[in-house]
Amino acid sequence: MAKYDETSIKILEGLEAVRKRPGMYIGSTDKRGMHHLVWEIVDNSIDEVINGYGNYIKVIINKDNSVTVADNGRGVPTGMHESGKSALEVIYTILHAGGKFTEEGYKVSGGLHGVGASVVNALSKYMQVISYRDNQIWMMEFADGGKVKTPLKVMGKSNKTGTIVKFLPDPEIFKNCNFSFTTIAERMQETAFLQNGLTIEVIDEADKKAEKYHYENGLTSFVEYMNEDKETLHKVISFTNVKEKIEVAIALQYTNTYNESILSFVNNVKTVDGGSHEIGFKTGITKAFNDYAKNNNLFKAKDGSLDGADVREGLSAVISLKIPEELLQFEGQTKGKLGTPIARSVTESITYEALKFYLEENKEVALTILDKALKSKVAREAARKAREEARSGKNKSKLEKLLSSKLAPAQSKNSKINELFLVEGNSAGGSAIGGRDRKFQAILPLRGKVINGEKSTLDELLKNEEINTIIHTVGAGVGQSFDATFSNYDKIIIMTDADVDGAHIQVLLLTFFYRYMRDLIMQGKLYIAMPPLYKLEYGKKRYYAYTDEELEEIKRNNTGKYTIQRYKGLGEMNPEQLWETTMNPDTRSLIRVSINDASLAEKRVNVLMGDKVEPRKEWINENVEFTMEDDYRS
Ligand code: 1YM
Repeated sequence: MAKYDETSIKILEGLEAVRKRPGMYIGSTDKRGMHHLVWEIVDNSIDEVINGYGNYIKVIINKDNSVTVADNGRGVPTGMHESGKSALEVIYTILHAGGKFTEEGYKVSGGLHGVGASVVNALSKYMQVISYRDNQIWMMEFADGGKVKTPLKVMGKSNKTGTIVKFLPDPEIFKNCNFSFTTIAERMQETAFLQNGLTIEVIDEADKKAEKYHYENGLTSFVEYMNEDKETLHKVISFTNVKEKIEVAIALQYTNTYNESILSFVNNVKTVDGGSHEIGFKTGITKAFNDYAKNNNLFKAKDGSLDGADVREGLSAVISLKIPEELLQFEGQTKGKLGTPIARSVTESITYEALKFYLEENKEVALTILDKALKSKVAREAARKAREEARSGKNKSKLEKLLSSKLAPAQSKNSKINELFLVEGNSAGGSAIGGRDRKFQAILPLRGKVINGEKSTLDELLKNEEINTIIHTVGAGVGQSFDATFSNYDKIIIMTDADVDGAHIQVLLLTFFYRYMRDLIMQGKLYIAMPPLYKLEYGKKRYYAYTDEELEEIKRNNTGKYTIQRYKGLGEMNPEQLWETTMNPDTRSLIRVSINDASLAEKRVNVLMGDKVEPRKEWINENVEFTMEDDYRS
């Protein structure tokens, strides 16, 4: 048993603070928060690789839900620290320790919070650190949130170097959570894409699954992976350059789709909200294509020039910058946006120069891409005209006829409070119309099959009656001309049966919104209604259960006889029940649809809605929550 002096009490107080408010350090104590522990430890290994030490990282999900991370870097320092403790103990027990030991270099901020290994220790039931360093094998163990279990000791001799960390998340803090192989593997693959030559292995001991990632031209492979299921117009274009101490690496490729997908990273951390480097990149490509078109007389006089949006149609790109610490500036609430002003001009000029050179050398590719951009320009102008006409009232009678036959509008015209329910089927639509608060809730029953937005062109989509009705009811355009600020509704709520057909309709609608009204999702205006699965009646007391867990909880908390009804569809509820359980803002649960990770969402929409049937079936049966994170109780 270790003795506790004054400093160790201070340390425990620090770690105790983490245990009291885990959310402040790792965001949340759900699945996402628990995975954050892995990112924190792995980030230390990645830092080591970025700084030039080691080329191999292994992540193992053990059978007991502990995780082991190993690397072949220099090994965590073990020497005496001025505090009288070993450096290893300091790193794993003092909040925010870490930087003090480091020399110059690119330092990853370590994901969202960057709080380091001591936070992981604080939230672990058990933690073991092994450091191969100075021809020795060092080992230290902690238990119950960072209390020393075994003081640092030498276990043996070795000429290897590296670090192995094993930790078991404390089940008192992370309730009913399991590590997900897919989540960890996807993130590790992304890391491997960004670090040429690095090998990362991910192993799931329980399910006997393993993946190994290694790329020599990572960014090129990354873009190939993004476009794997799409038809591409040319080979991946990639370039790197350094200016003003900023290293820029970019890979890009055009597809024959309508979609734009740009991912950016700074020092291997994803910049989800873009920032100066993305702006520079966009300006650079727009300028390069416009200059090329002008110099080769490809514009007819009246064409003028291409907009950025024209040039980005069908573009998949990955931008990766390495910026020295002193120039790093992140912005925004989640620090997902690069601020560094000089990154803009550096990225712009590197992009412009490389692309200008490439286009001159590859005339055929240049003409193919420009042809597509010019078509996009024509289509966008046509769509804008159509939107203006719709708003100004031309063609109104025809449109109104179509809408009035379907939409049950709200009385209020206030788009800041109005809600639109997209309801599966006519009978549920009837209940919804009967049960709603007509002041602010509009109902649009969907009768026919919704068309698959992933397999159709915009033209085909516009001919589909259900889609057409949705577009006109929302009233904010579609595709590149879509502007969520014009939306007639503050919330658009998808309400379907809780069965496979319902899930299918959800996916089709989500695909459509993701592809053609994405800003609606970005603005947090798209929701999924949660109808109850069961009704239980204990005498006069009535309960609704929205999940099987809730059902069990209700049964636990009540005694006596009860009747139970399992709802198979919305149509089984009468209007009052539907209002009470699913539509009333005071009592309902809504899932807010979000795109947490654009690259994965993109990939999944592609896999799920593209041509391959099997993965789609499997997935729909499992869940429909891939872009939904927040259980938003409004
Ligand atoms: C499985 C987790 O933590 N590896 C790791 C961590 C460090 C070092 C090497 C390291 C860094 C430095 C010098 C340095 C850490 N060092 C520190 C601290 N893998 C894992 N591998 N020598 C070794 O940055 O100068 C924190 S982590 F604090 F010493 F810098």
